[in-house]
Amino acid sequence: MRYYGKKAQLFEEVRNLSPKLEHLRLLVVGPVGAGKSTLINSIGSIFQGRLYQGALADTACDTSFTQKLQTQKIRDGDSEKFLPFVISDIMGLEGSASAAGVRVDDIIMVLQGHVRDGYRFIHSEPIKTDDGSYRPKPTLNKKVHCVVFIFPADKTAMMEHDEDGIIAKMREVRKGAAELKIPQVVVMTMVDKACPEVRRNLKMIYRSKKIEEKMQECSNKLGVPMNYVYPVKNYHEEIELRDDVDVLLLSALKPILAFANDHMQELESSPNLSRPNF
Ligand SMILES: Nc1nc2c(ncn2[C@@H]2O[C@H](COP(=O)(O)OP(=O)(O)O)[C@@H](O)[C@H]2O)c(=O)[nH]1
Ligand SMILES: [Mg+2]
Repeated sequence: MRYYGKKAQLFEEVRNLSPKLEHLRLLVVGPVGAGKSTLINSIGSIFQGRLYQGALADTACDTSFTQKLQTQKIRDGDSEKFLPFVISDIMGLEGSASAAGVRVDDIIMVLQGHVRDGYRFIHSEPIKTDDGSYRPKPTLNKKVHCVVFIFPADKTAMMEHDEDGIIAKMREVRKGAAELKIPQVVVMTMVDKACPEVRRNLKMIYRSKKIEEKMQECSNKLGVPMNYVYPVKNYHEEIELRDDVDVLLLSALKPILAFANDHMQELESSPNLSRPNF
């Protein structure tokens, strides 16, 4: 794979990152259909140099498809090596009224590294400490180093009334993550759906008033500062990679990994940080 210009620069910076641990761990959290699986696949595509499908994306997505904790490792091109980060995906955050959807207390357990991959979330009960999937003493490697909230730009209107309680749930997760001192960012997907001008030309993204408005809404409603909200477009209909799509994705990924690395170093120097008092 040979990339050029801005893309090459970001690409090399990300793949050459060398955290002290085996890898940094990101957790994506967001409503069903927000584009979580597609984001993981889009990032995978950049490093595979072709469209990649590690996480199953669901095109008919009213209820969650991913019901268990699933962590994706991505290979660095054709080599045996993996990238210095992994991304965990959990089932969507359907609202509290729904009989499905992952519990906030379970998500906090995931943040702390207590939940093994493959665990199937049960809406009616939290993970039990005697469950085989419960990890009593997680190492630093198993903890989440950055929480990535995913929100679709074309659905910000639903944040206003929050009828199904998704925003309230995301804010609860945010609170739990803040107590654990875990950095948090928002990745705003579907920018192509929110602004026709951006759909025609992705490079207009930072000039679009509409997108800026949507980013501001995400920031206000989720309580994440505007400079930690990253707009992206995933690969959802393309048959080949595109530089503009990749640059935008890498421009989000690079600072996210830097925050994750900062947190990992903080955890290493003060292990008590990972034990909240709630
Ligand atoms: N137009 C557009 N569609 C997207 C984007 N990201 C994801 N999708 C589509 O949205 C649907 C739901 O995505 P999925 O990744 O399964 O959502 P998840 O439930 O959060 O994992 C799929 O049909 C994707 O192809 C995007 O940035 N733009
Ligand atoms: Mg999914």
